[in-house]
Amino acid sequence: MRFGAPAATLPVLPAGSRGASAEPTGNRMAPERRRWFDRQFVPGHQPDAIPDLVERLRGTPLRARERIAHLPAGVVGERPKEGWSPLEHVGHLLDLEQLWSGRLTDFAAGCPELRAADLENRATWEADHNRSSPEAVLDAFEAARHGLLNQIDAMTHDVMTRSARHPRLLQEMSVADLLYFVAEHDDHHLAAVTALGQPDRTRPTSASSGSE
Ligand code: NI
Repeated sequence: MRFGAPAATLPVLPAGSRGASAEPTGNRMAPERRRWFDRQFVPGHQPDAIPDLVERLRGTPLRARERIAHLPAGVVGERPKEGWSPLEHVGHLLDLEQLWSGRLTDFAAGCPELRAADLENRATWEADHNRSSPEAVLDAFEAARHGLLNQIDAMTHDVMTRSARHPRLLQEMSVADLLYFVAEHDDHHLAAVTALGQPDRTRPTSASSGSE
């Protein structure tokens, strides 16, 4: 069930009852999660990788919706001791769509270096996504991602072959490298949402609030 069961088939479980019957947790501990800022990204993704990466990016809003639907209502907008609530992780994905879109614009403009991110994630901390309904955040993310996909779809082959310097990683990144980076970032935060739904297992640590 943890891997790809459609939301419509998920049983509705009261808070605290999930675990052995709903998720194959057993008695094992969750592996420690990778820290986003420790990740290294090997460049070299070619334009022909873009269609596959687009499918990953297209699926993220649906997967986020499934993950949030899977959580007890009281968990969705509740911050753990450290880091963000599940809803804030999704809100963070929403907040960063503007950055990804901007970086695609940088490629199109021929910029030698991609625009920088706010490494402190102030947008997400200040947005207070927990005051919004899950539907509002999920709908907004889906709409923003739709816009990003349209931007990719409109990209010329010439732009797809360009590369630019990533300001934090200090390495050249192709358009496909950036899309891979975004897809990995999506998964990083979806995994944090999943972990927050498993209170009997290790909670995500600071790794859960990585930035771009
Ligand atoms: Ni992040």
